[in-house]
Amino acid sequence: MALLNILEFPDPRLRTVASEVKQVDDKIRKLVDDMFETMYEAPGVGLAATQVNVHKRVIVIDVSEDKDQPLVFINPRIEVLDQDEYSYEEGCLSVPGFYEEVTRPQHVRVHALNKDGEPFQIEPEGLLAVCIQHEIDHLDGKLFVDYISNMKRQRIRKKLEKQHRARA
Ligand code: QAP
Ligand code: CO
Repeated sequence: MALLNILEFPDPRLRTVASEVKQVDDKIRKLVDDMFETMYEAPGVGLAATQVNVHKRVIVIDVSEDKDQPLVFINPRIEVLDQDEYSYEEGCLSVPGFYEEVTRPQHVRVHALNKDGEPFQIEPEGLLAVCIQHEIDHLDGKLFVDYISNMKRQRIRKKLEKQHRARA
């Protein structure tokens, strides 16, 4: 296993639209293992391949208390079931230290492939529903800061750029 480097906002590579996985093979399963190791170490509850600069439609999530319920979603697709909305104060490993309220559909069905390439569906609730939608956004080059005001987003960008300059 290996720890992967996590890209941070406003890195333009986070805007890449990821490609469909054509074949769920050992190379994809190795990516999944490395993504779990990276997410648990962070620590985080969700990570999209885009965030580790791999532009394939792969997501790992574990929102469980004991970090013992790893979930893998390959080529995930969201079906919105009704118009109910749900607000949550979201964070992101690619936007460290910043949290903002985001409103999204509350009831969704998710279609995806598991790590053996088999199709499955779930109807997630609560934090899991939020997290899956947040991670699918990454695969489409979107970040939670795209849902907040330009002023707030600019302020976050300036603070992170300053940290990145201090680190370089
Ligand atoms: C996405 O986020 C998500 O700022 C996953 O300093 C979205 O794992 C989770 C993290 C909506 C819940 C609701 C963030 C770690 C982790 C930070 C994460 C930080 C350290 C974020
Ligand atoms: Co994120």
